[in-house]
Amino acid sequence: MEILKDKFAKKAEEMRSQFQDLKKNYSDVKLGEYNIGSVINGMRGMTGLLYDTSLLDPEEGIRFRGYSIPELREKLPKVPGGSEPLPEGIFYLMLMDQLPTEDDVKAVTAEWSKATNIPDHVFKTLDSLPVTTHPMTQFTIGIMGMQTESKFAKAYHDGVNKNELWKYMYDDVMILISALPTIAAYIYRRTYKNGEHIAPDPTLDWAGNFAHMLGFENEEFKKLMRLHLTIHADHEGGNVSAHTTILVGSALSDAYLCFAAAMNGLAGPLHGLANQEVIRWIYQLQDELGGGVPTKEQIEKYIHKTLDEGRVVPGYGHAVLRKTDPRFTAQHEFAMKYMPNDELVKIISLLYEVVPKVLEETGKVKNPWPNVDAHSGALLVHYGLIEYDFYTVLFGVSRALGVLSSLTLQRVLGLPIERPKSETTQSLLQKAAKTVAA
Ligand code: AMX
Repeated sequence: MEILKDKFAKKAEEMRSQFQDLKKNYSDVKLGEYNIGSVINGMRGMTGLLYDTSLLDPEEGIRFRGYSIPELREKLPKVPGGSEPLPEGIFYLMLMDQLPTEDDVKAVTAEWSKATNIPDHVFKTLDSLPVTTHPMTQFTIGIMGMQTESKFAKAYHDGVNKNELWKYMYDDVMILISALPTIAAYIYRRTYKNGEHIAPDPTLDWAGNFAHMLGFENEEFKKLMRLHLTIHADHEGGNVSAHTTILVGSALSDAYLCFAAAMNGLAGPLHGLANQEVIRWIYQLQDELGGGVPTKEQIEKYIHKTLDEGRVVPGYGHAVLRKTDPRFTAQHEFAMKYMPNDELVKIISLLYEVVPKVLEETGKVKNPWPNVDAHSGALLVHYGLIEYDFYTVLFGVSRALGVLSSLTLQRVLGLPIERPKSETTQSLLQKAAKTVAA
């Protein structure tokens, strides 16, 4: 007897061909202000969200409350004698719409260094997982474990007036952000360092302490952590992790539920997981060639092979950006300052020369330029953080700053539950037929 999967395989072919017909022939058919193409292509270019903490310009890149990354590297407070901004500062800026003073940032550091409220069951739950569990899976499980502590969920349960709920969201957000480096470091040490954990150092800043708990005392690595955790913090509202946060939050789910959901999106290879994929992809190239720095010709051949296999070149392309990502540039500047002769950095530079040309030649890639993920792994490898499966967790710790400040603001504004209208393939084909006949 035909099993359902075989039956469905036939049906799936029919459905796909109907969808391709819609996409190829009717994408330009107007549906109000937008067209069928916008509906079936991931809502690209459709404005449908209010999100205050940052705004992305396709040509220029991200601005956080109006400030570009170079401006923030200059203006945000730093540790004494430091050269990179403290992530506490970008959080303050996004939440308050105001640049922080040194004292403002110190106050945030002091609040986040009190990461004492992680219940024991979070660590026990993590310890019950095989160490082979992907670090991002462990991360979302750790975050979900913290949900027992939600003040917001309790306040809602207790009937707190909806206008007051933002205060509880704020409390959850601050507790969660303060806990994330400890949870992330715990995952790193149990997965890669035989469970030899390192106690936090409350005298350090949020990023410095994170580096310390991961087991990295090199001051340059701490600088890198401050830069990394600042530049990955936010990328306006429509990316998968930000949108997921505010979509789930619109149902009045608490910060733990929202952020765990967001991290499941970040764990996708087209989004945050691309940072691990870049290093994996480069290592595969090196393996094929027997190591060392490949030539431009070898790189070009390898990119073609990747494309011919129906895979993407990780770290390149973007749904909104149309130029080199300023987050790539900031990391490249860091590399040129501290490790200009690093082998992986040299390969990243060569890729930057070769990949855009090859992607442009495909005629379909809208942005052939590198994104943030093209560079981050090379910097981490340089300092000995070589376990690339862990890289998206670092991205996630940083992303908390933007999406969770936006989640707090969502409750301040009392935004309603999200409920966009959807259509079916059939209903769109019918609308297209009517428009064409008219
Ligand atoms: N390599 C190969 N093909 C690519 C490509 C890349 N780097 N970027 C885009 N394309 C392809 C798409 O897959 C699509 O092919 P299809 O028509 O056969 O489906 C076509 O080019 C058009 O895509 P697009 O409009 O240019 O991009 P998009 O908005 O659909 O996707 C993104 C954006 C980032 C998912 C895509 O560029 C990509 O897959 N990049 C590689 C993965 C990556 O680096 N992701 C990280 C992004 C940043 C982040 O979120 N952290």
